[in-house]
Amino acid sequence: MFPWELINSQEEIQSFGESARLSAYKDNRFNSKRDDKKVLKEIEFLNLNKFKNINFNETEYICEGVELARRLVAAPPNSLTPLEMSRQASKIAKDHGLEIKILEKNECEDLGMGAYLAVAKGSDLEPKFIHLTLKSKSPVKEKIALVGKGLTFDSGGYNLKVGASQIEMMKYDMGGSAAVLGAAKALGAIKPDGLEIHFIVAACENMINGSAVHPGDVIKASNGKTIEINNTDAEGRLTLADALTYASNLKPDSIIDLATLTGAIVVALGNDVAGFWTNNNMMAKDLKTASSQAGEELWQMPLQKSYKDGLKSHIADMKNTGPRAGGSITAALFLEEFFDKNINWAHIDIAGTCWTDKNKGIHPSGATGYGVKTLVQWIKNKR
Ligand code: TOD
Ligand code: ZN
Ligand code: ZN
Repeated sequence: MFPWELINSQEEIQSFGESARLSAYKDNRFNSKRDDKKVLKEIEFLNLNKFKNINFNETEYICEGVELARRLVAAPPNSLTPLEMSRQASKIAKDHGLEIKILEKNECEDLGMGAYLAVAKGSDLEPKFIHLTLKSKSPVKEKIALVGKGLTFDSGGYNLKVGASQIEMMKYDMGGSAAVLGAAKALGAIKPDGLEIHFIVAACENMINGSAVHPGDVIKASNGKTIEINNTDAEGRLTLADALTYASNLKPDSIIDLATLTGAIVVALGNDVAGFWTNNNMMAKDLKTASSQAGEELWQMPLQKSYKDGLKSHIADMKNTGPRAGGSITAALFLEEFFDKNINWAHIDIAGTCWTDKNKGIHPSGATGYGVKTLVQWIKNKR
């Protein structure tokens, strides 16, 4: 029996509904139970007289966003390819009236996206650069860009993932883009007023073939900066370099990027807490508020300027990989090179939180859908 007297607000009862639904989530798409009926059909609340006119519509939209993110992350890499991700984005656009642009490889070449395309080169699958736009009916007060790392598989490239690196789990390396597309679905349904929101994913695979990038190659990103690729497994930041440059060119007020970027964040914070970095104190405060309302744990990490030295290259403007120590911090410092300094920016490293092997109640073991709720809440708090 749940102690109902502890529930004192609409938000609390909505969170309760959200938790009930999300903890009952099951994914039988890839086994022979695939035709089974849904396990949870209806949640009935009794004795809610003290709350008049509770609306569960938004709760439902948010759950659908989280569930989409979970499905995208859990889908194996032969199913969720860059092309399939672009199709999923098109479906969101069609269902909720967003604008969509899918840039093909040649269009990315024309934009000079040498960092993103260097990663995609070693795969037989075409990269797909996805850009969804949610417009506002009323005049735009604020422009926002949400950017997600979208590696549908990360083999490591020639710096192949060996030993205990869990190469067989690397379908989850698109967890950031799953959160961004999940948020696009939820926000497409919620339609927040006065905001123009861009959802950006540079989707591709990090694979090995005869044309794959070599460790040691020097490439040029779309903002003109050159990068020595000293480790092909630090590919996420390369795709984000061009995605962030693209986002920056849209002149948004703020950018949030989410990425399963580093093992170092897992060492630092474990699997229950994501790390974030920001160049703006207000953004730090707002993100902490949103994540605590959403029930997704988030901890601020430092943009330690002295660690920038770790990215110095003898041949190019920078290397893509710094020393092992502070690895998630140098990753954030690398990203900071690819957008206009006047834009408020936050980077969330979800390498630890996007997947769980434990059954944690609200998220059954597997993909968690981490990030969707915080992003949506952060945007809802702007109303
Ligand atoms: C790294 C910069 C990126 C890579 C990350 C990835 C690591 C893994 C697990 C601790 C390593 O040992 O090489 C680390 C540290 C736990 N690897 C990473 O962090 C090469 O997993 O591939 N990102 O795209
Ligand atoms: Zn990698
Ligand atoms: Zn990766």
